[in-house]
Amino acid sequence: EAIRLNQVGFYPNAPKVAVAVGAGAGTFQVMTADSNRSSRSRAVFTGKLSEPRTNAISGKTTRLADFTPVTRTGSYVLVIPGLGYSYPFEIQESALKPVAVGALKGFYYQRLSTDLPAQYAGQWSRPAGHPDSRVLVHPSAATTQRPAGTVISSPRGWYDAGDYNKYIVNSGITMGTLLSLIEDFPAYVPTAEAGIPESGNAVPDVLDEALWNLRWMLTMQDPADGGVYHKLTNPAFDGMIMPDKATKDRYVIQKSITATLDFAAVMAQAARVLQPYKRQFPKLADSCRTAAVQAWAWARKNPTALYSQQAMNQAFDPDVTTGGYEDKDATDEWIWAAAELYVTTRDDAYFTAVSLFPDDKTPLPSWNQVRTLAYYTLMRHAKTLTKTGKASLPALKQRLTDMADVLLADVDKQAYGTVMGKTARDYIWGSSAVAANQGIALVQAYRLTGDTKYRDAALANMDYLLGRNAVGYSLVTGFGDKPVMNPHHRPSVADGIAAPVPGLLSGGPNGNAPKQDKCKGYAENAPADETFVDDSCSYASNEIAINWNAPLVYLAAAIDAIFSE
Ligand code: 9MR
Repeated sequence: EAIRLNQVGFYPNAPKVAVAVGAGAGTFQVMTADSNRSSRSRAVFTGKLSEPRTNAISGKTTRLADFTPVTRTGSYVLVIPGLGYSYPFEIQESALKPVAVGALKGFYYQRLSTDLPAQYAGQWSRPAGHPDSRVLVHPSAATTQRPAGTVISSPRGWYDAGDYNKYIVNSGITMGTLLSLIEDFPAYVPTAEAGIPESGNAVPDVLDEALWNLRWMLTMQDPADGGVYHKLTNPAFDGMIMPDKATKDRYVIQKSITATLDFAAVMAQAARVLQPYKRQFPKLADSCRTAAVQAWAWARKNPTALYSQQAMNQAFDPDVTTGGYEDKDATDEWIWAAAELYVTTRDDAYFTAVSLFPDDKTPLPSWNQVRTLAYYTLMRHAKTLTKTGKASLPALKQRLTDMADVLLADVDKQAYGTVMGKTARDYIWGSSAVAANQGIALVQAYRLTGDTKYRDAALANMDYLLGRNAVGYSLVTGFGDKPVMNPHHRPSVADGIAAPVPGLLSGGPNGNAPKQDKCKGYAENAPADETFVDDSCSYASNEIAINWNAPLVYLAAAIDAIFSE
């Protein structure tokens, strides 16, 4: 347990690092693991532990064991005299493909409105939950055409997280991330088949899976004016019950500017991504494009329609207490929607409608900060932009490489040798997505420059998620020797099966979690990077969520694509 490493596997020709917590100076060995600890096990590599490093967050001392020179495929174990043995690990081609595919399959398990038969879901097979064919228009969303209480149909989509609601804002970045993977790695994605009902249909599984949510999103647009409901939800969170047992009334809530702009961005991007699949989905790309244009038009007329749950509850009944996804600033949503619409339509009016650089920041993407998704998209389509857009390309490239350089600064001094965790500020609610999105930013810089230092840092953050971290868990269910077992995830709690639903990313350590979820079991005065408990009561450190799983899918797939080239 004192040796922390990626518990899933390493690529023959990639960096390989384990971290020893509390080791003294000395050597380490990599042994063949075929007969672990027996006399037949033999050392294939002896290395020197690094100089000690101090963890800036906890003050603990670590040393790194770099075994990159071991390139022969096989099963191994790392031994440090005085500390003991690591978990056994593999060095093999396509080492992280199972994670990429498994995390994509994680979305399948989150599907609403459909049975998950054993053929695809194995022991996690379950009956359909939430048909959402009779959803009520909440008074906050009422219009003349759709007065309060109007029944609409809004099926499909994914459960947002450990809860059973559907939120457009969070679907936005999730879809943008998955669609970007398709655009960035078009040759790779068809090879990542996840064993879902659509597998084998000549459409990459990641697109098939994304369409399950896209078709739901389309139903969230008010046909009368193009605005998009903020969420589809019960008034209050359900208990820890199975999806099909959760049958309370569901509502679509107030149209918001952030939901509408995120929707516009996703639909514009989807229209592009669907272009090659006109035969399979004859009208869908056009529908997405129209939906995006109409959403944009609503946004132009309603720029102040920010969602405030408190204000909404003061004005309307029933009160709603589920996830807020509130955001006081839509500047970044404007930029993202404008960029996606511009790239898809090549209409300069979208590009010039916003200021691409409202300040000198290049923020890490998160559900409430999507500006940099616009930068990724513009760079990805650099060659096909109009003259107007092309003028911004040098500045965009500079920003994205500067962003990656800031992430990389001093990484050599870090206790775990990872970009993740340079500061306690990384350990927020959903810190695993911070690590994964940092990884994506580094992948983008690698694609722009070809400089392998970015690629290798992205890989190190992937290692972080799979066990090279201060808690010693693989944060992905079903992967690694010590994976999280008790995520805050209603089906995993209620299904009576010991193993949680696999392929789901735990939110991870969160310095404020004890105050936020009041779950017992956190170690007292734990440093932020250790404030985590593998208990389902810990929704602030151990929930799963689609906006965390999407960058996991992206990062694992990108790394597998890059190291398999
Ligand atoms: O990911 C969200 C996090 O950034 C917020 O701090 C937190 C509290 O508002 O909410 C998180 O999102 C949750 C959402 O509100 C409801 N579904 C579960 C999400 C993950 O915990």
